[in-house]
Amino acid sequence: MEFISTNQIRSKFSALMSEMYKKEVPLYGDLLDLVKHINGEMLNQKVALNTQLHMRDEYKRLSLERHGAIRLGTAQEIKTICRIFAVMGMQPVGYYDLVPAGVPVFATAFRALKLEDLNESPFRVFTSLLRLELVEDENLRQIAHDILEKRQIFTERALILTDKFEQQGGLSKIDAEEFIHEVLETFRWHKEAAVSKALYESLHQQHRLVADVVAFKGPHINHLTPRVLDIDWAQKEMFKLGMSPKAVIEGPPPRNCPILLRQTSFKALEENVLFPSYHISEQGTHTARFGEIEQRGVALTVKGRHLYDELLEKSRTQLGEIPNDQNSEQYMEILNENFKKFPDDYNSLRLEKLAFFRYFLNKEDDLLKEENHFFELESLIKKGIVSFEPIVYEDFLPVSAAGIFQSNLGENHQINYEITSSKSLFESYLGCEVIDEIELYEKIEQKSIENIEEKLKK
Ligand code: OOG
Ligand code: NI
Repeated sequence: MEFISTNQIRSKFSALMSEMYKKEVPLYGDLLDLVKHINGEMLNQKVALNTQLHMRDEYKRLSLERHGAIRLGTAQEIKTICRIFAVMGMQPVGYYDLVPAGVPVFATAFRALKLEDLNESPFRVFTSLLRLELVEDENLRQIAHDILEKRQIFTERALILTDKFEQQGGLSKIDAEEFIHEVLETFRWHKEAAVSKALYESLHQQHRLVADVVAFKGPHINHLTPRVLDIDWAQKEMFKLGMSPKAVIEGPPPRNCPILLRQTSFKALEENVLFPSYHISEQGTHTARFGEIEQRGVALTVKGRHLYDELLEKSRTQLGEIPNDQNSEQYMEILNENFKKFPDDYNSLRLEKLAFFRYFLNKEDDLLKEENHFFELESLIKKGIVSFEPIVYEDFLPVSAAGIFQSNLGENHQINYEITSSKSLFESYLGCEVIDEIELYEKIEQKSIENIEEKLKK
């Protein structure tokens, strides 16, 4: 039997998800238009950036690029989603503990691993799991636990088709179509809550996030994030269009050579909800779903990441409170000042081993003319025979993620939990290990060097 590729399944799923979210949250459609406009202008104005994106094969994927986020309630749910995402060629990469930042979840991101696959469809889903242990009220915790244990967030057909994929090693085109539609159901917004209004309010009082996970029938997709080429520009336009973006762009400050990830979001919408009751359902509202955009830069090595974390931490300590509407200018000043320590040209980032790069052969003939066939990367770069391009960061940042959560849970809402989480605990729920993102970037860089080396040996 002929199977459809997992890349195609992911790509179709991502497109349909985007269509669905546009209908559910029309402001997301406005955000997509804005991003499209800015990206178009950037590519026209910045010839170097345009060439760079073509070189890296990232040009085509730009208009497709999105990440979504869901919040799950049980180990069983995250185990199953892991199997479902595998059908779409997505694996759990990275571990993010948001408990130290006062958000009662830990998380991973499901995404494709190889560059070719990412370029075909870069769709990723930040997937968090609620730490129900952090609900203080024992009675309420038990009630929430029972509700979550009983609910079924996947359709029967989605589960059957996932089994079939695992048994056959793939899905036919027809099965894949059905699978995509069935899985989409899990992410759909349900207006009808799973609990009474009174219970919703108790859960909400514990934490808005607890209500968002426990009170609903499924893990509605809570945002879909397109990738923009100039986030400062986008942020200004969002203000102008009255989209009320959050006060501060999360992540590093603006730079000539972007690193990691910068993100901003607009506040969550207040949506109507019907709460079941003995007689007629009760009306109410819930705010959880929002819009976000991001700009991605070069992936950092462990050394680069340490420097980033250190400078970010220093800036936050200097500010003395969570960045917000009132202190945003001051925060940006501090951040800009501290990040002067982070080299801002690609060659320094490369030579100081702060970031990952891919190496390309410019002139194959010249390489073959090289005497003694001795492979010396730096000298080949100096001679213009080899060039390099930054490897884009495909993952997330825990401090930024916490900031995004918080801006949607009410600004400055920070709780200091007494509990520590661990990667191995998370993995025991997930049912497998999370993949180390740094190793993936290292491999991409290494392979590009080996390709050149091999050509030289011939
Ligand atoms: C996830 C927040 C994290 C990001 O881009 O860092 C996130 C959530 O709100 O569920 O999406
Ligand atoms: Ni996000």
